[in-house]
Amino acid sequence: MNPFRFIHAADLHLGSPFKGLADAPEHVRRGLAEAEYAALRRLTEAALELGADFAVFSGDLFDSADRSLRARAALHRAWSRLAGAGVRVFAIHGNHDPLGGGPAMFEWPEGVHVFGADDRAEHRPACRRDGKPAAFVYGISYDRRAVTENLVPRYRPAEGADFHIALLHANVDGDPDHDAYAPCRLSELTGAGFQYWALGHVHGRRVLHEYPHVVYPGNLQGRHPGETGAKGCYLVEVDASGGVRLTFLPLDGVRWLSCRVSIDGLEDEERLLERMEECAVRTASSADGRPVMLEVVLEGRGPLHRRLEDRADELLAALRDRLDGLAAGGGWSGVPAFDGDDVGRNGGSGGEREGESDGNGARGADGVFGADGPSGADGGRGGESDGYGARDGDGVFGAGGPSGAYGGWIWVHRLTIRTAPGLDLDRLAEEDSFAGEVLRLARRLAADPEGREALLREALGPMLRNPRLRRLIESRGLLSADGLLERAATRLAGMLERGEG
Ligand SMILES: [Mn+2]
Repeated sequence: MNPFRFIHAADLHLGSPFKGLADAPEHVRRGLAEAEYAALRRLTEAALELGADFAVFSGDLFDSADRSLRARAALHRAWSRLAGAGVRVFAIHGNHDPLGGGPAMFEWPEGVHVFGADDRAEHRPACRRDGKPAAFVYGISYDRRAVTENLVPRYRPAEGADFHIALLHANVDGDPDHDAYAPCRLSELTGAGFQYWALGHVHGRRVLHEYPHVVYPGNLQGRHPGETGAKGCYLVEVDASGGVRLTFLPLDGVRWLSCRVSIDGLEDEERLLERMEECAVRTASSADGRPVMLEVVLEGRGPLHRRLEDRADELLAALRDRLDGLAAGGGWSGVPAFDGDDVGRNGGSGGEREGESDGNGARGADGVFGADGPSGADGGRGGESDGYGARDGDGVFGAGGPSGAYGGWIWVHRLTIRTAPGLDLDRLAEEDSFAGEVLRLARRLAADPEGREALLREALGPMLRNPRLRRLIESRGLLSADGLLERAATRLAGMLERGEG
């Protein structure tokens, strides 16, 4: 068969509103509003730069059925660019943007095929850009929001191609975080005769199976605090013997992340602020140069706990000021300005930051793809390479120049406090409570090695009956470990006191 490569994306959700940003400054709100469009532009650039032969989009192109004009225009522009360059586009609609729900779409350019809501999945030939056959592509669009029947029986591979790609917007194996639309089982997909199931719907990136490949690329841009981490699409390279290689391409314009800071051992808020700032900057420096929407979670226990309870707002404001000061003072290390593509050049906080971006260590002379990136040669079978981020210059993924319009900011959108008071173990051990009883037992056993071992043997009984686990436990000396019980008891007492038990 002819080797080929294609882009697999899903869940663009163009036109998504971002909520809960009332107290965010203008550059943050603007950055978020632009982020999904930036991601789409990057996808187009990536497809062209990487020589994709075609691109597939597995539903939820738009966030809502009413499809804002801007969203429609952006998608039309993106697909026109692809099709105009000979990169054919295949797409289906999902639960957010079912066919027939909403204003008429623009007429798609030649080279774009949107599958209908047919009884049987129709198929279209996908060719390489040199015209040689590559694969058959299949798909069924949602005709209404809630498609509750299994669509898989409606897909059947046709004669005449070596490689079959099925576009399906569905919840595989009952993912509880997403609506149970078009529910189906992984085993049905793997047994259906297709080489690649290009899924959409679940927003987390997942490779559910290899050979045949069953893949959720995740959404293109995180939309809320629960969608953390890099977002983007897959470049799928198929070699002459049918080997499949997936490369994740981070495309997001803004990255949602969270970081955890412990108050353990801290006496004053000044030190806590320092710790939070360090953590925020460290977290942001892992964001491929993206601006960051950050949740900071405070945890641990200690004397600061009592003072935090009614001062969360103040602490959050102080942290924001510190991070703001850093950005204005050019104090970032490892957080380059947003890259220099055409995203909102005319605004944001970028203007005052000119000249401070001195590049980024990760974007060295390795060239576009880095050592592990996609290449013209046949890739290895299977596996995923995340090595795409490294890039020089002003292109799609590069750090770009200092003109990046909304680069380099960190906005702490939420401070979550999960701390607990310091524990007074001696007082607790006197208490007439379950926690007190647990602590007293642990202390008694600390002075009684034989009793301790007997208790542990009883507790670990089921594990000790397994010869391999038993060897492991004994080789680690767990049965005679000093302090193990004390630590466990302290932890349990802490949980009981916080009401987690
Ligand atoms: Mn979706």
